[in-house]
Amino acid sequence: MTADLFADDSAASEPLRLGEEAVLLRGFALDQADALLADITAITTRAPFRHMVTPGGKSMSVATSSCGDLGWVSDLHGYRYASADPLTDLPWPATPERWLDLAERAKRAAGFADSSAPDACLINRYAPGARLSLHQDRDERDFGVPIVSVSLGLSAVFLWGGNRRADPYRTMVLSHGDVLLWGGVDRLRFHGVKPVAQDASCRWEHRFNITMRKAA
Ligand code: MD3
Ligand code: FE
Repeated sequence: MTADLFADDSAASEPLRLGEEAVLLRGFALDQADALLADITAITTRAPFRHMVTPGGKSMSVATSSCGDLGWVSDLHGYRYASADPLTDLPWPATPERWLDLAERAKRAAGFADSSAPDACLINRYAPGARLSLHQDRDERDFGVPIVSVSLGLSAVFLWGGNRRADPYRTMVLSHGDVLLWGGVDRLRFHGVKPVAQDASCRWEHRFNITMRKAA
């Protein structure tokens, strides 16, 4: 490896520890980004992006889809994981081998112990202006398996809070190719995404985020 590679902040770099069990791998998925985006296109041809309704009756600004044994769904009755897409009543598309392999390599690079493969992959699509308000992810059975998140396309300001909604939060930019993992004690932190800004210099019109989870 050359010194130049390390000098470039946008290239893959050392794991950045955000919490006891939360690690950011900048650029870890950069060399796979085009293939991952092609996978997203193939998956969402069969399980289209849609704006889920929250239990509060509001339509989410983020459009979502899923692949894997289970998909994350929301409606007026609440949030849950479901084995069929409520839009088509069909099983969710299979998780591409490339995604499972990426999750495995990211867990190893971040120093996590071996754990189960993900069975639920949520795909979020943010058009400029879309946001995700502060929330916790607590519908998964085993918090011991870290969640692996991959950011693609437009970058976004990510909010990283504490275990209570009112706790102060840090902000950081998540960019194309960044991979973020979190498990265990960091699993119940509140987090969110500020409204995504337009960027004429970016060849993508959206931000995509894949979160690979062990839900069952
Ligand atoms: C969870 N997605 O899908 S992922 C979600 O960028 C979600 O689309 C966001 O939150 C997105 O549920 C963020 C990354 C993330 C980072 C840190 C966390 C999720 C986290 C810390 C604790 C719990
Ligand atoms: Fe979340």
